[in-house]
Amino acid sequence: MQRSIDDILKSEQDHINNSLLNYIHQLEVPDRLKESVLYSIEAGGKRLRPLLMKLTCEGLGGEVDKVYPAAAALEMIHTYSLIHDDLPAMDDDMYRRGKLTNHKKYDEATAILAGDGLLTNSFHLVSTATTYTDTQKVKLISALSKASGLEGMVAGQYLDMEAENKLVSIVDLERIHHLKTGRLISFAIEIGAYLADVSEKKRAVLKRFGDCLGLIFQIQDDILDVEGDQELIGKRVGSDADNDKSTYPGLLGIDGAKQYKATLMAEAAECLVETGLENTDLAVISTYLSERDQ
Ligand code: GRG
Repeated sequence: MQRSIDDILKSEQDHINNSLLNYIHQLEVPDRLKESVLYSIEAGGKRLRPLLMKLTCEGLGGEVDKVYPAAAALEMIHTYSLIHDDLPAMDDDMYRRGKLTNHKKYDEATAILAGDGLLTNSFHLVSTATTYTDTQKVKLISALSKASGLEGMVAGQYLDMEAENKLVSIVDLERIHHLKTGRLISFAIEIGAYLADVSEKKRAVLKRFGDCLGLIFQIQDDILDVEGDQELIGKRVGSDADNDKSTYPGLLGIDGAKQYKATLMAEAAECLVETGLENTDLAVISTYLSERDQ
């Protein structure tokens, strides 16, 4: 039976938070740096990427406990990316998740090092996890560094900054978002399937699903910037609403963006049917991602 989105989010967040916090708490880190890392880790993120990994693995009949170290590592990289994205040299934001950004709460140097530490230790976490074989560790570290590095999220962030205040084509916009936001989301799905040890064929279909989901997530983010609840928009300070970057509603119009999102949702739903996941919690979370209001 499928659970409600609230039940899914609540039940999984505890597991993921425990894995993250258990790992970070046992590290010997200078007090203030550790405080700064924990400030961002505990700032109220939705843990969507770890959740996607877990639900993919679970839906495919895999052993879910195997997911948590990789999922925690992924969330550490996501958190580092947000800390660095908020820095003065990048988006220069004052608030994130309704709280002061890391560099405003601490200072720029501490925020840079907190991000660097989260990135580096994500690989340490995977390499020391007792749940994985050596082959699995190499696969996980290789896929995670590829998704987040110079050919992945970092490239997307660079292209996004380069495109600032320019009108880019829809093809360029898609490339930016595929790299910047999509690669970590696809990684979550890919690794959920890998740890469940399903066939190459299923993994290829789920790769298509991950790519669709990444774009859906971003289109919804852009739509929220245009027409989200005004009170919530106030909390979304630092979102793309406050600069001139090209967005899906900007390029396609708000109706065009919604239509495109619906096309991608239909393709994502087809992928779930092809892999037998259409009645699982993964389907519930996909719908949530396309309709979320924050
Ligand atoms: C600094 C290398 C580097 C990369 C930054 C992800 C990113 C790249 C920047 C964030 C900019 C942004 C707001 C993108 C929109 C999509 C997005 C990643 C939203 C935040 O993800 P959620 O909603 O965040 O999962 P929470 O707060 O729930 O963790």
